[in-house]
Amino acid sequence: MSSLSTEQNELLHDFFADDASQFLDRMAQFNELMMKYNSAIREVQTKLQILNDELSLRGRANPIDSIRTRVKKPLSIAEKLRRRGKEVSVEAIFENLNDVAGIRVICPFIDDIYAVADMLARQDDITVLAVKDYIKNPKPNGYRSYHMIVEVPVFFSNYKQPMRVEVQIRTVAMDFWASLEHQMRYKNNSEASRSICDDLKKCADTIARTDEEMQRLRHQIDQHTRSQEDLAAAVQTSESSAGKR
Ligand code: 0O2
Repeated sequence: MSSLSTEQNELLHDFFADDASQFLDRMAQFNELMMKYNSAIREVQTKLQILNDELSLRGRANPIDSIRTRVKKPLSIAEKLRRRGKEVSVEAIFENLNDVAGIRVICPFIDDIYAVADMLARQDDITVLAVKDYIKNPKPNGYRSYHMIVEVPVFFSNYKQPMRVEVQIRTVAMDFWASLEHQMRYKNNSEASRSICDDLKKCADTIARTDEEMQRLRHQIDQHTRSQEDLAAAVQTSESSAGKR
């Protein structure tokens, strides 16, 4: 069991209840909203899986290494609303937060990130509401990732609702870095963390250079493979035309 601070307790209290019947109503409302976010995640995740399956059938390397999903936890939701000076209520979630439903897409190469983002954005039931390219514009701490807020329609029994999902797309190496940095941010905020932050920034820069180098090598390998294939095709054509003579 995790123990909550007084402030966290107050936040969750604001969220859910003053009395028992209110608590049950708000829990029901909250659960319904989370069910909708989970459904939206499934819609977008399926789209991404289909793209990956189709490209691998066409003999292309999979642009997606893995996909992880999550619905933001009640306490994180309440803390984010409070940080933004919004009312901590179930109604305020839908209006004010874009990342309650989150999908993290991990790609082998930087090019794959942009290809996946582009393929998703081109689907006609997806509306891209916002993009933050932290790869071209890394955060000062070294964080790199491509973020999209997309809206997808979800069909329920007698109505359709557009739902927002945050899609974070990054390389395996960027993800490795972000997981460690996230852990440091949430678990360690002492003064000692300054030197850790500096080292993390250095690590992020090394990782970025390695990602770029891997990308360059991939292009070289692709070019080499294509020229070998062209050569083999040319040899086959000249052999078959010589056979006809
Ligand atoms: P958690 O615990 O991962 O959910 P917006 O949602 O666009 O209105 P926000 O939240 O500032 O505004 O957007 P941004 O910058 O796109 O960040 C959203 C999420 O990206 C964060 O969610 C993190 O998951 C991730 N992220 C952003 N910056 C960093 C960073 O410096 N390091 C790491 N490790 N992750 C980062 P939360 O809610 O902050 O956290």
